[in-house]
Amino acid sequence: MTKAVHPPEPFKIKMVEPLNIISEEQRKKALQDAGYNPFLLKSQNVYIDLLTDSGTGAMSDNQWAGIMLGDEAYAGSRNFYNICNAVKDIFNYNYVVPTHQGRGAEQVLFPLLVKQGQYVCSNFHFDTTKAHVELSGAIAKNFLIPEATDTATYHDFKGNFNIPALEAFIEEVGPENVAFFIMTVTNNSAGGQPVSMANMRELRRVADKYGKKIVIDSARFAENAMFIKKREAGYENASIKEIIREMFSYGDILTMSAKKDAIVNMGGMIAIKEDEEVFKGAQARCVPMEGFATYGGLSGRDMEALARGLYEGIQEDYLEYRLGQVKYLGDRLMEIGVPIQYPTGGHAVFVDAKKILPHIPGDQFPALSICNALYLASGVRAVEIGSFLLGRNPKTGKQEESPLELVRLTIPRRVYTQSHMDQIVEGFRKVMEQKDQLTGYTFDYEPPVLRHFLARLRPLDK
Ligand code: P71
Repeated sequence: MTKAVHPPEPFKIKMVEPLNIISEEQRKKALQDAGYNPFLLKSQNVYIDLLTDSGTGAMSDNQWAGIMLGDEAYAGSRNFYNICNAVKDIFNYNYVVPTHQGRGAEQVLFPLLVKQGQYVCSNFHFDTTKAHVELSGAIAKNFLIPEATDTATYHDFKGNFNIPALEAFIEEVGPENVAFFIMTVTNNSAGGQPVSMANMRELRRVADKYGKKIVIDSARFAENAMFIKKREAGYENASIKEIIREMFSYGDILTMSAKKDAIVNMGGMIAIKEDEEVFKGAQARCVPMEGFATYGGLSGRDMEALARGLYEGIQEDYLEYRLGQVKYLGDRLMEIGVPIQYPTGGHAVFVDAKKILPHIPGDQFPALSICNALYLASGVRAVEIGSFLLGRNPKTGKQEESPLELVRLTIPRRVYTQSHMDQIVEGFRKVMEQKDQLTGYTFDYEPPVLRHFLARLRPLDK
């Protein structure tokens, strides 16, 4: 293996925020108080926070300058129109409904598109997306490609939608029982893995054949575009914007959590290519749920930061650094024998917990066990992406079987340096030394929906 390389940051640091390091004894107490659920830890007790890349990025001087230009008009704020112009320019979509974050977009949009009991088909619904599909009365079905669950084997586009399986499913249940398709880019739950342009084109063909709409869940649209440029023949000389425009030409509607690739701490949107009826419906639902149709839960200054962030997130030198930093962490972890979803994705390194803890079954949450051990060893907070997050079948109440049990080391944008990445590796070295002593977990308290955010657990005896 060649030596791991950390690309230089295409920025310098103007403002710093101190980090807090507490002792191992204090971490033990903090974790106990948190019910062994990393979501319930106080951030002041966390050293390096890899819970999520959502809303945790560092804004630029240009975004902060834009914040001073916030137009706080209730209706028709100029910052809203700056978002509309950026969306038209980057995605070539005509209409925008701003929302407070990604799930705001989901709750406004999905009920407009489904009838009770229909299926919504996706390459992989992320957790809030699945929850909103279910809350709107539909059933969420995932269509991963088989390569996605084979973490050790290289594949350029492990995020792809399994199109043959989708077509077989539609034929089996009947097209009238399928509401619409969701293409998630990048595919978060499969490991931040990209979707190819060919796959997006192919989904369009199927959507046209059955008269279905495609919603692109576009939280990490720019990272996906960079992977296409690096890996898909014919795109090596295309600009990131050209790639994004083609990707979105195959969709009808986008929902976006702007807290990821648009590098804001809060914000989201629905954008619609040309369907005026969906636009009007979304505007009408936005008003009571998120706020008036030109602010959707965001202040004018937030919208300005978002409009500017959309452009910063698609800069090629930034994306080169971004994917390179994540790859560096993945390469270093592999060097010390940690099994990961390979190749690394765009926003995180996903560690394969099933392989590290074969003695802990899925319903005892092996990946959570590793997250907690990592926190105790090093103060690094990671997040479980596996059975704990997936939850139960809403009809039968049975724990669903997750194809993967992953520990996600999610890298906030423009926040941590190479030495932080090295600290994370040292934490993992300690976890690997104690892996045979780790135990599974069971619930003390389990909320009915999106349980992972608020659940409390206890470690099982060995
Ligand atoms: C992520 C999140 C947010 C999150 C979820 C679970 C634990 C911690 C943090 C949110 C997404 C997403 C995709 C593909 C829609 C949303 C919802 N991801 N689609 O990965 O990844 O967006 O959070 O702005 O409401 O950490 P929202």
